[in-house]
Amino acid sequence: MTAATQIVTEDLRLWIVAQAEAGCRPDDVLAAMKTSGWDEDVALEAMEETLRQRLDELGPRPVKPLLPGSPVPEPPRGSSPEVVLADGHRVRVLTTLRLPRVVVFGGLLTDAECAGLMALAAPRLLRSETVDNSTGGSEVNAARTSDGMFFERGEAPLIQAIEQRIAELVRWPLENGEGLQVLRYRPGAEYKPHHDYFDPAHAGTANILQRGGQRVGTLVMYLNTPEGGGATTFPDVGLEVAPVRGNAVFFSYDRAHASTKTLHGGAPVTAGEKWVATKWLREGVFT
Ligand code: PD2
Ligand code: ZN
Repeated sequence: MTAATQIVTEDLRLWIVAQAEAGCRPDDVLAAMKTSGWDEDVALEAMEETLRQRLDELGPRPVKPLLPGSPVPEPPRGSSPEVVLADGHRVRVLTTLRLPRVVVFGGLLTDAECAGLMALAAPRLLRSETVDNSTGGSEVNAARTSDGMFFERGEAPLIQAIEQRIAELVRWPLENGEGLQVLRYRPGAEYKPHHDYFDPAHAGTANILQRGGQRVGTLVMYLNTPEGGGATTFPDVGLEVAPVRGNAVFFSYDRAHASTKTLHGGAPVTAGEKWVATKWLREGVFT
């Protein structure tokens, strides 16, 4: 039987539909047809036509709605989108992305503010700890080979001023912010890709969420410009944000799920040091 003489009968169409509805993979259906002597091109066309017709018969299927996400911080979109006024301070908007929601800011902090934060943090730096999801406590973290410390919210006039500016910049209550964290990366130090939200599947998360709920946004501020390396990376979308003194990268996540595409990391510093200050934003008041 040649391809020209092969006729696609109603019985064959019914058989193709039955295979699809039984969950057979298209490759397996095609292989079965070829074994029975069907020409590959004829078989493929018959499958495609039959299944398209069947879908038309079934009509539009209801789409399962996604769960609504939480409200998230979001910088204003003004008539002059490249500059945002935050607490009287002009901040440049350098790059924006919708998914993941990322905004790169220029000139969020002045050189003097960066130097001031570094000076306040330096004597208090310790090998980084992260919140341990399994217990809700904290532990030394192999994925983050930097030194770090936390400020109390509002603990010094400089911290207060920066926190007020951030609250206006991303339009999120100051009280929902965690205390600023400062990290210092030395050459070779990095922060392996991770999500900043707390994994709902982990045992310690319920405990952590008692202080203001989930994290819904992150602002990483660059306090210096490293001599080499140290970009903040978003591997899901191939984005790399260069660390430049006074600039910052903001990203938000409306659910604790990888679909937010907010996987991010700190690439290894190859020369010099990298200093950042991170502000994490919670759903509710962080106590
Ligand atoms: O320092 C960074 O670039 C970086 C990367 C990933 C900071 C954080 N995460 C963080 O502070 O969460
Ligand atoms: Zn992070």
